[in-house]
Amino acid sequence: MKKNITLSRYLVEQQRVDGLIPAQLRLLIEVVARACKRISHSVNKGALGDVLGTAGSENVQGEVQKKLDIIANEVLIEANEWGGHLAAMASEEMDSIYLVPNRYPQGEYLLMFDPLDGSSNIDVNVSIGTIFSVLKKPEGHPGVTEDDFLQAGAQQVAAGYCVYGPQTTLVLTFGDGVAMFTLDREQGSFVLTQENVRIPEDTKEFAINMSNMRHWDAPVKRYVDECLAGVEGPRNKDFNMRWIASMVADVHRILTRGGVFMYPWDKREPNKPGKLRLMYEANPMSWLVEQAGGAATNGRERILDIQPTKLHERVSVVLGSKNEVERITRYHLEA
Ligand code: P6P
Repeated sequence: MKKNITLSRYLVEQQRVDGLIPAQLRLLIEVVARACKRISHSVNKGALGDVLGTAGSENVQGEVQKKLDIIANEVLIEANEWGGHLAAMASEEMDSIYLVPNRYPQGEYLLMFDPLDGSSNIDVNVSIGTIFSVLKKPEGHPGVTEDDFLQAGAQQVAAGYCVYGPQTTLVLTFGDGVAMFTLDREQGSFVLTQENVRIPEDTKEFAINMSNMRHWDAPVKRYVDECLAGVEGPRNKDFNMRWIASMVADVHRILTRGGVFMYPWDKREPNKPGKLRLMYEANPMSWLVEQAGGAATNGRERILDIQPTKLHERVSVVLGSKNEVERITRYHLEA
């Protein structure tokens, strides 16, 4: 790999190659990356920075907000609102969309994000991350409404995440493969460390919260039972299990070495399709996984084909190594 290709150089060179990254989108991604650097800095302070613990409030999901959830949200809003590349933003931490203030120029893009995914891991020093998804604002009408965000994941023009772990790594796609950039704190830049990321089509590693087993639907139970049966069971091979309770960290492992991640519908909240959010968790992660040769369904249909009906819509998620996702989806369709 060429040495020391910074994110800025990669975006400029990629723009020349395939035109997938118009200037305003390049600016958007550079601003989001700079915001992720600032979030990483706050995260890394930990107890030294008075950023741990709860903020004493709840978000629209009814989840207790951590101080860093709110800090990360504010960093992303402040970094993006003045640049002229966005029409509006939406966040897991905000009930409704955030319109770019009139004092700033309006752009053609819509940015959605989970500012800090995996918050339950913040206080115990386990990897967390920022997930983001970019859509184009539909043309033909002035202003922006929540309906403008309700586009299927297949309409995304960019998607990515930044994982704050032993390294701070930004992972991106514009629809022409997946690239990874590691933050070089000495030069203060994200540096290209992997291109054309590929997920192995087979795996021996599954990720699910096993404590929910008694609540699962039959197809998920069937799949996990077969994994647990190992070499003596119908799969004729032993499996390993991981669950970090931080989607960004679990997905990063899968992009790096393969695996399958499941957060399926379960009987605890039968009227909800799942726990994870479609617009700013499942859609960006599903596009990244597909762009790396993996697959992503809600158990029955491709996640990127789902037509959202509300901003904070939830969805059941099965994603990762193509052959395992196809098997799990087949079990659902056979049930
Ligand atoms: P559980 C984090 O809160 C999150 O949204 C995902 O990042 C993660 O995969 C999941 O929830 C963990 O959920 O029920 O295992 O704590």
